[in-house]
Amino acid sequence: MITEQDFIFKRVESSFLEKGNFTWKTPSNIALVKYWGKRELQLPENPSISFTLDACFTLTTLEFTKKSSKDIRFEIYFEGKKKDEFKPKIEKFFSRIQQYVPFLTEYDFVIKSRNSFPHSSGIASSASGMAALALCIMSMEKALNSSITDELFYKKASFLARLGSGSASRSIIGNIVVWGQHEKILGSSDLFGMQFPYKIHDNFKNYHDTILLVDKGEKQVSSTIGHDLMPNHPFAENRFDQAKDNISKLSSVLQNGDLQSFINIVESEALTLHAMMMTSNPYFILMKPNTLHIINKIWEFRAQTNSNVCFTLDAGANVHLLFPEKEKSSVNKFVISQLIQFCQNNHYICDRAGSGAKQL
Ligand code: 2P0
Repeated sequence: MITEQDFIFKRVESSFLEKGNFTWKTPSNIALVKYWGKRELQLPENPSISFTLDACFTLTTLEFTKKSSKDIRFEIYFEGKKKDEFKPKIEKFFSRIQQYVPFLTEYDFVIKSRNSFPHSSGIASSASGMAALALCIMSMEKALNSSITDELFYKKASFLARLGSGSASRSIIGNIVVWGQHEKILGSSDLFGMQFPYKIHDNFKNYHDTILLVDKGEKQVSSTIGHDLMPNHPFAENRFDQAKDNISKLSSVLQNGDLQSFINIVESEALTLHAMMMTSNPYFILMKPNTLHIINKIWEFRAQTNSNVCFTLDAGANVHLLFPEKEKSSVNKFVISQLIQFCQNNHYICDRAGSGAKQL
């Protein structure tokens, strides 16, 4: 079993890295069973499982130059512009990971990042953003110690990314990722995300996720604040047990291809996530009227056709429409004729489950 000790960097005396850069392209992800509630330090109260996405990604270049002082120094540019407002989150990330990648203090860094999805589209970029940074840092580690195995490389990248943002641990590999220890998932751990270890039924190959952008504005309550409301939440323990149970069920469903059960688990998880927000104190609502209009249209469409299209929600108003490859043309017609009217500026993104991060 991999423990935290395995993630502490081992220097190779002869290795030397003066100056250079690494670039990684990392996908966003959408949880099917949701992570909502954590304990120190960025450990999940329940396991979660997600589709790694493909079209929604972050592209990050990390430039580094050796320096003599021993402090953490960096500049951040986002979509070509200097973004000092992103610094506090990254400073916190660097200070949390420093003990595992101590060479960080030996360099000056310039981070250059951009997203494939439009700025302020209401799609969370912390998962793909932190994953990209973690992978760039792991490329430095590999340059300093080439003996690291691929398995440890990707697990440590996920481990580091988790310390930046919990869901970022699921944005390293594809296509289905489990983060959080669960007795039915061999090798699963609270420390990092790993690929779903069992054979996935053909029904879930090339699964589509069309993201309906209901509201592109900044949300009123961040996920970090939402997570922090769970320790005093009256339904927290039941929720964590339910999520563990849903992981067991979904694990079977992903292997046996039962689409009806998939729909039931995934939609229930989405609504439960938002029910947790509505029943915390302070309480809040992130769905918008158009979120509900879309959900009702999906249910109507399913009642009228044999479609297996279903929805999930992230911590926001946008709706993720999930459906099998063989339904892509009928669902696309449904989206255009009945759903885009509920999207801000008719804006939506066609995405699908993807194969994970790539070094460029
Ligand atoms: C998830 N979300 O499983 C859940 C469901 C949003 C809704 O994890 O505080 O950005 O950085 O660990 O990972 C979003 O929360 O929060 C999230 P932090 P994160 O995808």
